[in-house]
Formats: sequence, C-alpha cells, structure tokens
Amino acid sequence: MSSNGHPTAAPPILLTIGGFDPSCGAGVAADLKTFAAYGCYGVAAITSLTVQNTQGVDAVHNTPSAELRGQLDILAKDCEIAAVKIGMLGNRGNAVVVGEFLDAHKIPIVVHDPVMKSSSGTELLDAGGVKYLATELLRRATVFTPNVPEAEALTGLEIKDVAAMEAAARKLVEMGAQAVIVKGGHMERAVDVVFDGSEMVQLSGDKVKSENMHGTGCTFASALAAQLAAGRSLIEAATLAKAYVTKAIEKGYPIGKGRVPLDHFYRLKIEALTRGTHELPTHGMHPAESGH
Ligand code: PXL
Repeated sequence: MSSNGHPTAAPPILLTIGGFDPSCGAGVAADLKTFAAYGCYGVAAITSLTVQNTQGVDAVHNTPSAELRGQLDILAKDCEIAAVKIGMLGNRGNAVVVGEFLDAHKIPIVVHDPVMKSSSGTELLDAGGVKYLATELLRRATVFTPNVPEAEALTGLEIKDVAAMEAAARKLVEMGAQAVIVKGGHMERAVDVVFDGSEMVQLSGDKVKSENMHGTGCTFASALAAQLAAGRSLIEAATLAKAYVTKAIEKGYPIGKGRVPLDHFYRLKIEALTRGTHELPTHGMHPAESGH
C-alpha cells in the first residue's frame, strides 16, 4: 500500500529540469519519453519555452526564476524524487534556482547534461549561466555529461581525439564533478569516455546516422538517470544508456522537414501480425451483461 492508501505503489519518480521543444525531439519531452520507456514516472520543471520545430529554433523565452522555483518547490513538497536530470537552463538566474534546489533537497542522483547551444547554433545558456555551471553546479552533479563542444567550453581545452576527451574528463573532475561522461557523438568514432574520479573507461558504440538527429544528448542523460535510479553502477548504466540511445537513433523516423527525433519506444513496437491472427487486448475487460 502506498503512502496515500492507493493499492499500487509508484515506480521511481524522476524529475527533469529543462526546456520545452514544441516538436518534442529534445528537451523535457524527450526526457519524459525516455523515463516512460524505462518504466519510471517522469515529472518536469520548465526552465524555458523555446519556439522551434525540426528545422530550427526561432525564439527562446526563459521562465522567470520565481516561477521555476515555484515548479520545483511544489513538486518536491509532494513527491519523493529518486533522481533528477538537468538539461537546458537558459540563464544564470535559473541555474542559481536549480543550485539552491539541489542544496535544499539532497536528491541522491543528479545527472547534469550541460546544454549550451542547439545544434542549429542558438544559445540555450547565457554566459553568466555557463560560469555558474562551471563554478557551482558542476560539483552538485553525481554525473556530468558534456558533449565535446561543451567540454571544450568548460575546460578551455581543445578536443580533437579520445586522449583529449580523457584529459577534459579529468579536468572536469578536478573542477568538482563527481563523475564525468564526455560524449563523442560529434567525433569520427562514437566513443564516450567515462571517468568516476579513479577509473577511466572508453565506451565505443556503432556510429549510426546521428548527424541529423535531435535529442540524442537529452535521451542519453535521461536513460542514464533511469538506470542509476534502478541501482546500476555508473559504467553499467552508461553502457546500457548508450545502447538504448544508439538503437533509438537507428529506429528514429522523420516527423517534419528538418532533424529527426529518436524512437524512444522502439522496444514496444509490435511486429506485423502473421497468418491473419488478430490479437485483441482483453485484460481488465469483462463480457458485456446480456439484457438490462
Ligand atoms: O539538445 C539540446 C536541447 C535541450 N533542450 C532543449 C532544446 C535543445 C536543442 O535544441 O531545444 C529545449
């Protein structure tokens, strides 16, 4: 019996803090789909309303900080949050609200994907926000998941190969992160580097058609949060999250004229029925009463 007397206990509740993309390829919509694909219940606090479709971002309207704080507080008062995934923050004011929230609530798992720019080049975090992230939010993360351009911006290192990705991961741990995954999806080989402060592991994945995809970073970090909430180790969680995102990229399909979202639910796809079999969902259904 759950705390409110309901007979069904809830699965882990995961919180995403990020921006809304109306085309639902990236941002909190991608996160919530990922959480659902992992059987978790997702809740969301919106840092920014973006105006975008698959072809690009037209405008960004950051949530006023007081309203972001209100969303976070009202959720924290009500639900026990197993893990938080942080994505687009928009500006310094909203980054500070998130820092204060993390200090107040001590959520056991904090996966921070330090989103700075959209793939079309729009700024998704202002310069003050980048600074606060490097000096304050970095050390509040259990795992920090920059891609190569983000790792370059935060460390000042130039990253051209896997050795430089490892150097950046070490530097980010020196700067305060507990663990770092530098994602190499932008590199020639799709190698991710995982560093927990002592062990450095390279995860190599198949390079799939990822150039034109939207939401790969959001999806990876959300899958990682779900796997960590399920109790897996960092390396195990990262390996499984990479496998999931790789398959979801492979199965992605275009919904508009531009970039392609992932298929977060590829595992649920039912194969075409063979030999004229018809499967009807019957659970929870009862034969209709005859007569009145
Ligand atoms: O993929 C980074 C990202 C995250 N969050 C939102 C975005 C984007 C990229 O466009 O729009 C809301």
